Amino acid sequence: MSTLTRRSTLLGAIGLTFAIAVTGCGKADTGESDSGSGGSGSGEKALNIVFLPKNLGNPYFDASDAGGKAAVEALGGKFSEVGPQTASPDAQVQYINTAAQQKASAIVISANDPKAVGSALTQARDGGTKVVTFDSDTEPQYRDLFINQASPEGIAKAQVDGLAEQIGDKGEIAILSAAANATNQNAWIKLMEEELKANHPDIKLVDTVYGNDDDQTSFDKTAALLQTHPNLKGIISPTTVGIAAAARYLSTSEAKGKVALTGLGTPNQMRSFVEDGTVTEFYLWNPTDLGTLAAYAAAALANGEITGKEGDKFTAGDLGEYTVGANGEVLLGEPTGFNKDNIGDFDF
Ligand code: RAM
Repeated sequence: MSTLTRRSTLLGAIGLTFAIAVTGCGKADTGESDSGSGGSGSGEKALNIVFLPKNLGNPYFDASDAGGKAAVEALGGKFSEVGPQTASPDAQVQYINTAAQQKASAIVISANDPKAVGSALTQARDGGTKVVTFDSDTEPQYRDLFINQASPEGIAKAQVDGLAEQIGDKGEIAILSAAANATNQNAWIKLMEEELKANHPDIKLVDTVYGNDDDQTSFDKTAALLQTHPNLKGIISPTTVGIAAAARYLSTSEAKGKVALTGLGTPNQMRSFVEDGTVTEFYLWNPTDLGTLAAYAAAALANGEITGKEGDKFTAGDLGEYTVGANGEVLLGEPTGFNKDNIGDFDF
């Protein structure tokens, strides 16, 4: 069994059906809306928040952006979602520039690269737009706040411990990641390597490959991993796109039941693979809550309620009060493990 904390906020997601946040994939629609309804603070400027995921069409970001949309609208503001089709390092720059030109109150971004979006974000901030990263951070100097989904150590340990338990704590394993430059992925991979070294001497990490958060690429990389490493015992995929593609591959291959798979996935994408025995247990936080928290943080910055300094407090609707920690980080909570026993309780 997983040693993870089962979080109550995630339990709050039971029965939740997402209204997918869709405002098209074109330009940020940041037209001026009615003033005065953007919350407290100056009250002069209408609240207008642009969500910029790593890429569009990823159910994980559909869920987080739906949380953001609901929060922005609850505050009487205007929400938009824009983003590239592919999760490549500088593909987000043009959307940042557009949002800045349109004087968005805030940009809420999951960065594909810690630096590539830096100068565009700096320009946006110089023009008065607040910048909140969520899910995958930039270097800290490029944003006002980072909304962290769970502690990186907790995320790394959950996946390593989970896989170790499934493979009897020995044998060859591989990692199937997202984009090679993604800040979140690389932080987790580094911590997983450290955790393996420190506590699992008989597990050997033989390969790390990148599916770029693209379904087909991730599927093909899974096939290649199994071919290249005939003794592979397990795969960790810390990306919702990667784990779903790897599970799909394994589910119809001879490796089903022989090569273990864990990582970070959404219950709705992974349910059939848990039910058919391809996957025993995987992990995630609540992506909708993550988007909600990011939106409230962005609004609090835009309205001047907080500046993003350590100790600042703000209320994120029903999620309650949060405090800004060191390095401008706000922590959502702990990840949850999903398995046969509980997956039926979640709908995201
Ligand atoms: C993918 C993305 C995202 C990550 C989740 C777990 O959707 O890579 O950044 O946090 O998986």
